[in-house]
Amino acid sequence: MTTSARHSLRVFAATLALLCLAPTGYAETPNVIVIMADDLGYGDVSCYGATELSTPNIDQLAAEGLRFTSGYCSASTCTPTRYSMLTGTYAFRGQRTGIAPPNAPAIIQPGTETVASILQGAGYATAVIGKWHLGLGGPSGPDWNGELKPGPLEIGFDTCFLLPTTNDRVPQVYVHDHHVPNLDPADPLWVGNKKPSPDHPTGITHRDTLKMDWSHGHNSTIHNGISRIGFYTGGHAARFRDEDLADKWVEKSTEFIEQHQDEPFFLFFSSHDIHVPRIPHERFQGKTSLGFRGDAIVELDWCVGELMNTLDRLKLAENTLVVFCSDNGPVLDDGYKDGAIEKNGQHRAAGPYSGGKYSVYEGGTRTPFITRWKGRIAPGISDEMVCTIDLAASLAALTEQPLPDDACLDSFNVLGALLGEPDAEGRDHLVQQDNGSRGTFGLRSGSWKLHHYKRKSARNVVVEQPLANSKVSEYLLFDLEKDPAEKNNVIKQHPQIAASLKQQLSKIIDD
Ligand code: NG6
Ligand code: CA
Repeated sequence: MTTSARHSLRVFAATLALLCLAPTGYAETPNVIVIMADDLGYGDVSCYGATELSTPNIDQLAAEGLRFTSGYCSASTCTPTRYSMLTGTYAFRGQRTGIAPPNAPAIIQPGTETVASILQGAGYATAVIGKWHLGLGGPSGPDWNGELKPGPLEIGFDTCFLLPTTNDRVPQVYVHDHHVPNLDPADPLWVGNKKPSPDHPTGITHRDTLKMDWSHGHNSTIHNGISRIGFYTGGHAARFRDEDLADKWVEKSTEFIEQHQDEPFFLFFSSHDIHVPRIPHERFQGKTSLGFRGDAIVELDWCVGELMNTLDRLKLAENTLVVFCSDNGPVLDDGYKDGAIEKNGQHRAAGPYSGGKYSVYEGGTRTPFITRWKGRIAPGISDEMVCTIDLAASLAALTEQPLPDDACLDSFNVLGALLGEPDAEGRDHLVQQDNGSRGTFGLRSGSWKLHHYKRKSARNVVVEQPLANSKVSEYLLFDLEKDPAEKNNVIKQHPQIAASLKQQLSKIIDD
């Protein structure tokens, strides 16, 4: 069958499904690729308004699909967003779901329903490639030289190729399924949070040897001229270069897509760009005026282009739903002196929003969010509210997989909105959390936004100027329609709205 005949057939089938309206027993099983960027802000790509750099591949994705203006992740740090994206449950309901340390055990327990297990149940081949940061191993943590279990394979992924935590944390080795590849038994890998010997070189003792200096934290073991959070020794043959991460994710993803081109597949492409340390490949260094932070965005854009080229080459674009999103909003200095502040110029990483990473201001969680399914999603812009936490219920609906009552507790089926179907609505409210604190929350309900600060949560990182997320009072209220930048606290003017939102928030949190 020619591509255009296949296309017509698919459009016909899709139209038929729409006409009949769900539930029809007509499950659709397109391939699904979720591309999650790391620390990418609303204003960091050109299709969302960036003018100081250009992201042609992400822009093309948006031009061929739906670009959401109210697309969110559920937390303003990595681990809780990833936890809730996969499980469909708010991270504050789970234990130890804040930013995971290097030796964190698996946070999502085996047997938990996830996006991956749902799609696996629907007959998909499933893979996660890239940053994990959701812990590995049993209660005592990862057995780096042995079997790294449980992990992604115990919650619905057939295979994984991972950066175990985040690259400012040790160790700089990959994890393939249950093992660290290329590990030499004569040089075992040790990972810990205490200096292993008095003469172990660190970012403090050997600061003048570093190729990128640290600004706060990140001053323990040195690898590739960069000091990290945590200590490690050994595993030299298994270590990677920071510069090669993006190429590796693309290489492994291309292999996975090629291998599974004839069956439905789910790929969670979990980029490390643009998290610190921002060390893009040499060919991207210096490509923007924004320093390595901008160059890493260009590298991310290249990855998106490579994935889309692979879909085109294998004629899969019309049978693949692509979701592009971020795990939290932007940060400029997150621990290394990479020039992000000095070279920022006119760039507004969070676009028109305040705050960023670590913050419950909109900039913390309102991030780029694009869906593309050629021939199925009509290109356009959507103002519907959708969140990464909704992928679980929405993809379950798409593939007609049942969801147990105790699974995916906070995931809404917003499939119609994700596909841009006429009159389809997104969610009407969303809880935004900062990290794992159970203290600081945002609640967007319609165009109102309530902030709740339980304890002082100001931080010493530069997110955006001015620094957001410091404690001003216990509750704040903003009218996003009039005041998208959350500058004017109107809680005194609208006591009844505030009271009803406070009640709504505590009901969701205490549920
Ligand atoms: C913070 C780190 C920050 C970053 C973050 C996790 C310090 C001072 N700060 O604790 O650099 O690693 O954790 O980022 O160590 S995330 O995107 O993976 O959530
Ligand atoms: Ca992140």
